[in-house]
Amino acid sequence: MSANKTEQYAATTLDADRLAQSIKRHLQQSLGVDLEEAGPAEYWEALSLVVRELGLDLIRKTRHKERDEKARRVYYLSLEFLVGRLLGNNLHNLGIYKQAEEAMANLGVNLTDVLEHETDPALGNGGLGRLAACFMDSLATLDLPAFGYGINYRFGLFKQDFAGGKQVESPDGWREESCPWGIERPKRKQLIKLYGRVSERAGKAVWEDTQEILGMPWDVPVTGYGTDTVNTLRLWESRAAEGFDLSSFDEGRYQESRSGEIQAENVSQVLYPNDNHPAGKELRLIQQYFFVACSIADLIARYKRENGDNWDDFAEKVAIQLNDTHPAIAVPELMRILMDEEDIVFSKALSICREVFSYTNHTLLPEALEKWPQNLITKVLPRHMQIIHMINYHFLHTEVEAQWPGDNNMKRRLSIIEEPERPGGQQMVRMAYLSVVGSHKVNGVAALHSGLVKTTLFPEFNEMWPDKLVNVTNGVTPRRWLDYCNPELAKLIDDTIGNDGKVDWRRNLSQLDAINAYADDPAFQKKFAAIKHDNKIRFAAVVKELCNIDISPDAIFDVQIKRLHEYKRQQLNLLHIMALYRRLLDNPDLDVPQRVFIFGAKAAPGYKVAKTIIHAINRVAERVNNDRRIKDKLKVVFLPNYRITLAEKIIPAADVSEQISTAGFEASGTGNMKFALNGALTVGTLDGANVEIAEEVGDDNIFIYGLTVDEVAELRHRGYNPKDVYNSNAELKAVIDWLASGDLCPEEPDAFRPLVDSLLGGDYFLTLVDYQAYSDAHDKIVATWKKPELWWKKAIINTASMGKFSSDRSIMDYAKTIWNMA
Ligand code: HBZ
Repeated sequence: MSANKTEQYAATTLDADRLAQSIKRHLQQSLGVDLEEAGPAEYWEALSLVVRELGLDLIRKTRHKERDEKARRVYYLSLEFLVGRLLGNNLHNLGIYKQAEEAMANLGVNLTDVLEHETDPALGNGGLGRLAACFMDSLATLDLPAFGYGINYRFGLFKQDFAGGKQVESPDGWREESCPWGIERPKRKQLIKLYGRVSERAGKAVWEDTQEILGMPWDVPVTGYGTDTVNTLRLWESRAAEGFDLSSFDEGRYQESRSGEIQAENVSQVLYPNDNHPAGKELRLIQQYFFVACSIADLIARYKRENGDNWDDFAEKVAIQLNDTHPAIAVPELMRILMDEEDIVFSKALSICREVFSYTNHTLLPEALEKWPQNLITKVLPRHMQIIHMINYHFLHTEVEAQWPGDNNMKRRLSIIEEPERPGGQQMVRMAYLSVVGSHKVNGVAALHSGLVKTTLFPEFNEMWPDKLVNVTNGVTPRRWLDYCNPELAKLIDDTIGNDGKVDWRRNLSQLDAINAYADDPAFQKKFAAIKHDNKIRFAAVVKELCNIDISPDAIFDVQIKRLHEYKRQQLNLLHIMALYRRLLDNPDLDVPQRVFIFGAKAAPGYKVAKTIIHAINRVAERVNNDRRIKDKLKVVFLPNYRITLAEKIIPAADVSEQISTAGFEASGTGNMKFALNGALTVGTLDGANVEIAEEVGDDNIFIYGLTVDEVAELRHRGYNPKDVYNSNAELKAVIDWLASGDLCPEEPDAFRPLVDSLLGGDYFLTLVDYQAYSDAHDKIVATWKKPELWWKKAIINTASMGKFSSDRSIMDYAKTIWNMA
């Protein structure tokens, strides 16, 4: 890394005049539009083309530099990259935002309006996909040679709307609007095989009678902040291979293929909308193999172009990170190539794999751990199934045997193949075990989570390989999640601690620490509070436009935005809001500040209870927002179609950040970091990265409540009956009864049954147990809000203490402890 890159990097030489010239050129020559007929949408496209040109030029230069330096590259394999809008972010990273603003102004257009015309590529579900995007930003910013590999889905995560308060999904054909970022690279296309059978010829395995799919790469340039490094996000699109299934074509049956198997084009058609719950469908397995096979072939081709055919150096030049187990089939795929195509013996192939691969675990939820039926893998990828058996045999009979000689029970427990519990059941391939066995490092995503990975998820692996399981706490890019989404706060920080090359918090987030000195300063507090107020005014306008609800910027904005999942406990927030409403009805003159509870969340389309929670929140919102008796003291807003672009508007306007998962279930969370960075106070359990956030900000500056991981385990062990809590807490009982009564949804009185049954019939996520502590924590929030100087002091300390949670720090941790690159 160079010390002072800002002086030498290329894009900043573009002044407003030259930019305006380029914009005009693209309007006329690339888009065929006259200046007079161009609106913000056309200006968006033209400016994007200008930036794309810059990006492509810098990608080329980055590639040359890397080729000369012959450094190790990291390949980040992920089924999801939730990148969000790119134009504004790229302008910031390239250091030409101001110039672009001026150029647009000279052309008579407002850059902010122009940026609103970008569709948000929703190529991910939630945290896992967004983390991949933050990591790509940091890899480029840190000048680390990296490729992201994923799928160019035609349809991203579904669009969400509400009808009568219920979630309604519609397809997100994001590419139908023009998308100038992806550049098709036919020269780098790949042909991959599926199905067929394996024969042996001259002692060698031959995979034949296969069907072929073509993978076409689309490259998205990934700019870094203040550097010329531009990395590549290569997203594969599936196409029918030439000559694909000609027999059915001849017979006029070109909708079907030979054996009714999956159509090539369908493979990259749609992102599966499940988070923390695998779909288990053949098409999903094919998606996984498709992008893995294309990517591995692509990176091997690059290695050979740069280093020749010598496999001895492969692991020195290549590091592959598996983002969860979704790309785990990469392990047998690389083994297959090494053994069947490169004539490398099994033991050497396995040791190459283990040097190259590492795996990130993002969940402990048992139902979220991927397992594939052995029969399905045998059908779709027969050679891979054989290789998985070979790996498993070696692992069990050499490695497990050495550690626990003669212990067949242990072999059964650790086997990559899970035997059926009941006769007639299926054998399943445990993708997490395959990933652990095939990797040299396995990491969790926050300290608490990584500890649990060691002690509860993989204790035996940890015993066998004490150095394999490690922690890398997640982070977020401060460029998007502070500089870009909260420009006023970024400016206040610049004005206070400087921005002169020596101080550059955008690249070295720990420098925010200097803000701590101003936490008590009334003048600084005033400015900090005023910025939050401005952000709230802007956000209130968004709420008005999207939901037609009036909210006051003087109210506490209390926000829970994340996927809808019972473990994340939006239902706890809901029960508490219902109780607040009842308290106000009992006493409309209650001396409490105005509060607005804001939600944003999509539920997996097949997840019944999650959808019920959305419906219930919407119905409560409707009731509360239209009740004059409570004098606007309480408002509830559920923003439809929550996505990155909305997050960028909500987070800078939040006062309170809800991070209230059942302890032990949220691996890390990353929204929690974004809120604290923007000066919101967290109410949260000791779960995921909340623990480390609390360590950084100090216990006085966060509202921690509820059962700890150990207490959760103990309670489960003792046995727990939710009815006991329900019967002993009058307020809680009243709101659950109200939910069950049908009053909130008279036309469908049983609408909320699934939620009520889940709470009273087991309460797996311990919502009721934590209710009182949660309500008490909110009382403390209100008490603090009533002392503004105290509130703003805490808020400022939150922003000042987030240095650790930059994704630059996460990436440096990966580079040092996993990739051996720094
Ligand atoms: O990954 C999330 C974790 O829940 C969150 O705690 C963590 O901060 C974040 C980044 O490490 N996990 C997901 O977002 N998981 C998925 O989206 C997912 C998608 C498809 C699946 C399984 C999980 O099949």
